[in-house]
This record gives sequence, C-alpha cells and structure tokens, in this order.
Amino acid sequence: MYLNSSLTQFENLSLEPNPEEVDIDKESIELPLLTRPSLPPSPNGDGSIYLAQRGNSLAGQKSEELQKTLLGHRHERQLVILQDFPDPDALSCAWAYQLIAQQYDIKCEIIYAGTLSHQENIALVKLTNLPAQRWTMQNLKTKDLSSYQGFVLIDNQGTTSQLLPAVQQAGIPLVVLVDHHSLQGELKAEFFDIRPYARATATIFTQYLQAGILKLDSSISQHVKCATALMHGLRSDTNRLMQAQEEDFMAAAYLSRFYDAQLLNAILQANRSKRVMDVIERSLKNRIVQNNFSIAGVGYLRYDDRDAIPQAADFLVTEENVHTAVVYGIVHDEDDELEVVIGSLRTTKLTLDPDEFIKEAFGQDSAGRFFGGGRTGAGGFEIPMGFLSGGNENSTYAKMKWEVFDSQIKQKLLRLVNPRDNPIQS
Ligand SMILES: [Mn+2]
Repeated sequence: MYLNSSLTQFENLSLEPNPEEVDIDKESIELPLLTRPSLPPSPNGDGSIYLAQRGNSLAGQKSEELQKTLLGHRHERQLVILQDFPDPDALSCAWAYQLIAQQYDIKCEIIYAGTLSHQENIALVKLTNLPAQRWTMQNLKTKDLSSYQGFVLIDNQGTTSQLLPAVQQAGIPLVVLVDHHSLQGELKAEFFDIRPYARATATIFTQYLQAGILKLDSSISQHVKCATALMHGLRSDTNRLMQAQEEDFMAAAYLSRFYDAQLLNAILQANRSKRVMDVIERSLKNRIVQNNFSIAGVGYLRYDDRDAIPQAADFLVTEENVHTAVVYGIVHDEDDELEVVIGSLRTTKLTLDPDEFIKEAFGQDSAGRFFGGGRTGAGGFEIPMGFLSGGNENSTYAKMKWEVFDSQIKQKLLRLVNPRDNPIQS
C-alpha cells in the first residue's frame, strides 16, 4: 500500500535550473552510461534487456575501477554522507560500501544530519545493527574533521544533506560517488558511477558484489544482514519490485542466496506510531477530492514525524476514483526553531509526471531552485518558511499562519488540477 520514505529523497532533489552551465569534468565520467539515445522510452521495451546486458559489463568495469580507487586509499578514514532523511536504499548501500572498503583497511563512518523518521527505517537500523550515525549540525562542531581523508556520497549527490558544506569547507575530497538520481552537476569524484536509469542504488551495489568486489558469505551474520538490507532497499525503491526492471530482478535474485527472509519480514512489519496514524487520520478528514486528485493539508507536525506525510499520501491514493494524492504540512524543528512546508505527491496515473507537476505547481525560489521534483509515481516539495518560522505559542497566530499556507498551496495545486487552465496536461 505504501512506498517507503525512500521516495522522499527523490522528492527533495532540487535540480539546478541551468544544467548547461554546470562544469563537469567529462573525463571522469563514463559518458556511454549517461547517453542512451537508442533506447525506447518504455521500461518494458527491448531497452531493458539491452541495459541488463550492458549492466553486467558495466558493473564489472565499474567494480574494477572502484577496487583501484579503494587500493589507492588504503588505511584511510572516510565519511559516508547520506541524505538528511536516509532511506533503505541509501542505508543499505552505505553499509555495503563500508564492508567493501573494510577489505582495504578503510574505516568508514556512515552519517546523516536529519533523522530516521519512517518506522521501517528505524526497524531496519535496529534489527540489522546497521552502523549509521546521526551527526546533527550542532555536534558536527565537536568533530575533528581533519581525521578524515575522504568522503563518499551514496544514493545522493549532496543536495539533500546539510552536512555537505561543512565537509567541503574542511577540504575533504570526494572520493566515491554512486547514485541513481539525475546528475546534479558541480561535484568531482575520483570514482564516479551515476546511472539515472537505474531504479535503485542497491541494484548498482549488488552488481558490484556480484562482480566479486566482496565475496558474500552466508555464514557471516553481517553479510546476511547487509544482503537483507540491500533487498529491502531494492524493494522499497522499486515499489516492492513492481517498477523493477530486469537488472533489479537479477540483483534481487543474487541477493536471495544470502538474505534472511524472516528478518526482512520483521522490518516490513514495523508498526506505525500513533502520531503517524494521527497524521493519516488528519489527511483523511481534511482531504478534498477534485478531478481524481485528493488534496490534504495536515497542519503542524514534528520533525521526527516528517515521514508521516508520504505515508498519508500513499494511503489517500488508494481511494476509489483517486489517481493522485498530495499531502502537505508544516514541519517544525524544535532544535533550530525552523519551519518548513513539506509535501508529498503520489500518483497511479501513468501520464502524470510528478516532477513536471511539482515544478509547474510551485515554481522556483529566488535563487532559481525548484521547491521540489519527483520521479515515476512520486514527488515532493519543501518550502522554507524563513522569517515566518516560529511564534506558535500564540495559537491564534499559528492557526492563521497555517490557514494562509494551506490556502496558498491549494490554490497553486488546483490551478493544475482544474483542466480548464491546466497548462501541463494537453
Ligand atoms: Mn535510491
């Protein structure tokens, strides 16, 4: 019924408005990976077979390149930076990377600045002892960054992490970048594997494993747990394999030799917290349905409950005669007195492009960054409230503030939902 919070990171990616201005070191990128003009757009077309075959040779080649890079960094310490709200795809791949790098005596710390919000992610980390740590912006100041010789970005390109600027300012070089989001530009990595057509970073990492970069062993508990985590990451980024393509199924088949089905089941059984249930209830109560769109504002919610928003959208889209659901609320971070409007879109309508829809609905900020974007079936947005943050001790004011944001968001969405003046659907 639900996609995981994994999608929130796609949602968060703000694309640079002028990609042609981005200065990329073309030498360091395998251009054939990024250009595939001969492929048909249909995921079920011949292209997927072509890609799967191509995937194998590419994986072998990339796996070798990665080994060479790691050899050159033996005995170092690295930071593996995940998005602020890490998802199973990111968490599992970071762990796989850590195990791979261990063979070269590279010590990795897997870090994220935000929080584990989705109950499945909390369960994943607890049940597998996944070695990820939260580094808030406050405790970042207490860390000695000079003890790290490199950093690594996995399943993100730094645009969704608050930690990136500090790490870059400390002069730590980007050693490895592996991701499946569209190229965000400007970053130079020693090892670089970006495959925007891949459905999950877990598929890429499983291909490395399959190519022999780390020999998985079912008698090693950590390997079994990591394989389970990768299976979870792969499933959650492919909507439980429903959007999986051949290479994802191949990767899942390989992982099936090692993963623990019971453990995966336990992770998937994680119960929603009462607060998440309350947000879902609010979304049900507040929704308006127009032209098969279900739109719901859920008011204020805590930072830790942020992932309740995509879960509510997952739920609303299951209603009869609804093909698209948008849920949004004001998320409050008590530590920083910060407020941000966060929203999620879920759609089952194949012809609706969430990325286009969100960008069209909300536009860009003064720096030209879009407030959100998306990918197949899912999208999201984040609108910082800046000067209007806080002051909620006065409940009349808080209520008024919510009503203004609620109306403004509804206006912007309904402009697109109403076919008469719908500029993006012909
Ligand atoms: Mn991913």
